[in-house]
Amino acid sequence: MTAQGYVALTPDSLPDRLGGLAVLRDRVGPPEGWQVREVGDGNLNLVFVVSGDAGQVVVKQALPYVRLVGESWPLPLRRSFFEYNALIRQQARDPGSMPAVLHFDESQAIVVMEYLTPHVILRQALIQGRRVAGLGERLGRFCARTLFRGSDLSMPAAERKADLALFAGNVELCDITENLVFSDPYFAAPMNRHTPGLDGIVARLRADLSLKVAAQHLKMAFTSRAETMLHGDLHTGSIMVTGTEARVIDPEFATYGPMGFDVGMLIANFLMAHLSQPGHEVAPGDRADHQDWLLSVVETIWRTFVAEFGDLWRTERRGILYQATLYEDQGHALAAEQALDDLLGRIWQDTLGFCGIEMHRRILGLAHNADFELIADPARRAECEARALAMGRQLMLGAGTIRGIGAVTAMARRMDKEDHL
Ligand code: SR1
Ligand code: MG
Repeated sequence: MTAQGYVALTPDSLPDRLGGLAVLRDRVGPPEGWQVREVGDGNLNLVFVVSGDAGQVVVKQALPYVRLVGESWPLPLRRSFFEYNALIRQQARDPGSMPAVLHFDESQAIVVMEYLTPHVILRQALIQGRRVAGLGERLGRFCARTLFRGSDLSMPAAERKADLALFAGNVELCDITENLVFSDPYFAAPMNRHTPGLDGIVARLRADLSLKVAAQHLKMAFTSRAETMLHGDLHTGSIMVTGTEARVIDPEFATYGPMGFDVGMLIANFLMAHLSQPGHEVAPGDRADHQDWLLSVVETIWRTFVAEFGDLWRTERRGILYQATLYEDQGHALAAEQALDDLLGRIWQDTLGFCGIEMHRRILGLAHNADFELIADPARRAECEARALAMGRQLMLGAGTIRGIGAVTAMARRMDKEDHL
C-alpha cells in the first residue's frame, strides 16, 4: 500500500473492491458471478477483463513501477490521470476512435473502459498477416482530428493553455520518451539491447555524428514545441482491431508536443511491420502481398491525414493561429491555402524525423517490437532489423529532401531487397 492508500488489484480482490460500482454492475452483472482475468501484456500496467452474466469491461490499473523492468524502476500512479484526461479529450475530438471510458478512480489509478471484442492488438494481427479494412483512413483521420483539435488552430486560447499546463505534469512518462527514444539508442545506455549480429551497424550508427545531432534536434522539438496534445505512444501495440474496425488505446504518454510526433511514430511501426515480414515467411515470398498492403496503409495514413487536416483547416480554424480575419476575411483565401501547405510541409519533415528515430529505438533500446522479436532465427532477425536501422537513418538525415509519401514507401521496398549487415 502507498501513502495514498493505493492497493494493486488482483483477480481475486477485484470483485470485492469494485463490485459496488453501479457502472460495473450494470455492464457486467452482479459481482458474485464475475470472472476476472489479468491480460496485461504491455510494458507498464495491470489490465483485467471482467466478465459476468450481463457483459464485460476492462479495468486498467497503473502499477507504481515499470512492469517491464520491475520495482527497481518506480513510476508514479498519476499517469493514469493523464491517460483518463487524454481519453476524454480524444473522445470529444474524434468520437468512437477509442474505447468508451466508464469510470475513473484517481487514487487507485484505475480506468474502467469498454471491453473491445473481438478486437486484437493490431501488431499481433500484422505479424500474422491479417488485414484491416479501412485502417489507413481511420488512423489518418484520428491523427488529423486529434492533432488539429488539440491545438491553437482550433481551441480557445485559455483552454489550450490550461491543457498545456495540465499535460506538462506528465513528467515521468515524457522522461521515458526523452531518454528511451531520443538519447539511449545513440550510446551504450545500460538498459539497451540489440540482436548480436547487429554489432557492426550499431557501432557505425553510434559513430555517426550527423545522426546524433539530428536525434537531438528531434529531442528539442519534442521537449519544446508544444503544438498540440499528442497521444504520445502511437504504435501498432496501441491500436485494437477487428477485420473492419480500429480503436486507439493507451494514451498515458499524452503531452503537448510537435504534430509530426504521433504520425511519425505510427508510420514507423508500419514500416517495421513491413521490413519484418521476411522473418515470418513460411515459404519464400509468401508475405509479399501483405508487405504491399502494409505500404498501402502507410500511404493512406499520410494522404488521409493531409486531406482531413486540410478540411479542418478550411472549416474549423477558429483558434488564435492563422485567423480567417487575416486571410479569408481580407479576400486572401489563397494565402490561407499557402499557409496550410507550408505548415503541412513542416509537419512532413518532423514526421520523417520522428519516424526514423522510432525505428532506431525499437531495435537498439529497451522496448523492442514483437514484429522483430518473434523472428526466432537471430541471423534472419538481424538482416531485417539492419534494413530498418538503415532506413531510419535515411529518414532522419534526409527529412528535408524526401518528397512525398511515395518516396518513403519506395525506399522501404528498396531496403527490403538490400543487405545492410
Ligand atoms: C519503460 S516503458 C517502454 C516503452 O513502453 C511504452 O509502450 C512506450 O513505448 C515506452 O517507450
Ligand atoms: Mg502503452
